[in-house]
Formats: sequence, C-alpha cells, structure tokens
Amino acid sequence: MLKSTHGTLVGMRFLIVIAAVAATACSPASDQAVPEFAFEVVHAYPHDRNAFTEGLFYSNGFLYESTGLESGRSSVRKVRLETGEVIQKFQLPDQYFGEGIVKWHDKLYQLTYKSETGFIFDFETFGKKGEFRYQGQGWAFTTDGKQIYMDGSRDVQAGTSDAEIRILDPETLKEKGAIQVTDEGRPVRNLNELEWVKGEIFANIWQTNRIARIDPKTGKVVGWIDLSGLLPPDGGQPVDVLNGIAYDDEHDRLFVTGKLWPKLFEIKLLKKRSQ
Ligand SMILES: [Ca+2]
Repeated sequence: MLKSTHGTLVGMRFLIVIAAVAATACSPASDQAVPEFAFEVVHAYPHDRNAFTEGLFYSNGFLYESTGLESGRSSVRKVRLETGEVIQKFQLPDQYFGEGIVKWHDKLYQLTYKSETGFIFDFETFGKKGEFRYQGQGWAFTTDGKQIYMDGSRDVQAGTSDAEIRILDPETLKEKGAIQVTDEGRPVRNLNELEWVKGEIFANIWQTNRIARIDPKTGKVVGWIDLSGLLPPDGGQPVDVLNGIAYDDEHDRLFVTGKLWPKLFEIKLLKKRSQ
C-alpha cells in the first residue's frame, strides 16, 4: 500500500514537473520578444505650437484635434493638414480641460480631464448638442466603427491610469466592457492618445516617446514604436510630450505629433533588427 502510494506520488511529481516545464514553455516570458519599431519621416507639416494636443484623428482630408489646459486654451479644432491652419474651432469654457475626441457618424465626442463630463458636438458645425458623464478621468478616445475605446483612468484623483482600455457603446456612451492591457504579462498603464490602426489600437504611453501596439482581442502589446528623436530640440520654446496619433485608412498614412510641438509628422514604421 505504502509502496503503491509512494509510486503514485513519484508518478504525480513527475507529471507536475512535466506540467511545469510545459507551462514554462508556454509562458509569455519565453515567447519571442515583442517587436520594436523605429520610424522614418515621410513628411513634416506645420502644427500650432500653442496647441496642447490631447486628441487627434483624421477624416476626409482634415485633421481634427482637441487641445487641453484650462483658462481658454481648450478647444476642438478642424485643421488643414498641409498648412496646420485651424479652419474651425470651438472654445471650451475656461473650467474645462479638453482631452480625447472621436467621430461617431454626424457627432463628435470629447472627453475632459477631471470634470467627469464629456461633450457631444455636431461633427460639421461643432455646435454643442449635449453632454455625457463617465467615471474618473478622461484621456483618450478612438473607434473601430463599431464601438468606442477609451483610456482606463478610472480614478479622478490618481496620477496614473489603470492598465486597461474601456469599451463604450457608441450611442449611449455607457461602458460595456474593458480590455486589460499587458506586455509580456505585465500591466501597461498610462495609455494616452489612442488610434485604431488596421485592427490594432495604438496608444501613446504618457510621458514617454513610445507607442504601444495593442491587440484589442487579447489586450497584449504586439509591438512597441520608439519615436525618440522624432522632434529635434530647436532651442526655442520648450515642448511637451509626444501625444497624438491619427490614421488615414484611405491612403494608409500615419500621423503623429505632441503637445505644443511645432510639427506634425507623417511617419512610416521600420522594424528594428533583433538585438
Ligand atoms: Ca487618435
């Protein structure tokens, strides 16, 4: 009996070792490293260096931009890509800090930083049509044409955001789910300006020069884009961080800019050679 039990235990231990080896083989840490991408500038365009860019998307030949900061610096703008000229603008009341924007049919939705209040505008005229509420801070919006994706900054007092992307119903703007975002098993926080690009969500990591490429089905980071050196220091007015991604799906053009940057860039991604 004892021998038999011992034999079973040895057998079980062997099986556990096999299972542990198999689990290690399948663990994220032993997967191939997440690919890194560098960039090549295709074109540089002028950008309003007083625009504290918080939201950006492209639609039908124009850029749409949301700017932040209080005291009259927050706005929604329609911008001519080639010249950076602001051709239409809605100025937010002084107490609001503009954040992410997204187009939904004939409407444009805008988040604000800590007011837990969003605005609904007419897409063509920027006439205000209503407001909506949400929990926590508002950082970023994007859409795949089916639903709306929002950052995960659920705590209005927090200095960082949670490692997730909220999914909203595009008509009611109520949360209907969330994507937990991980990089090789580790949570990825501070997902700022978002953009849906060919089935992935691109996210600026706040206060870095990096963009995470996220698979929305799994939440896993499937690539990192390193934009260090994109904006060379010019010795003039100080600029803030990289923030702002827009994608033109008709012509497959990817645009990026930053807060108070004098330029907006069309870039192409280059896969870095493995280290
Ligand atoms: Ca965007």
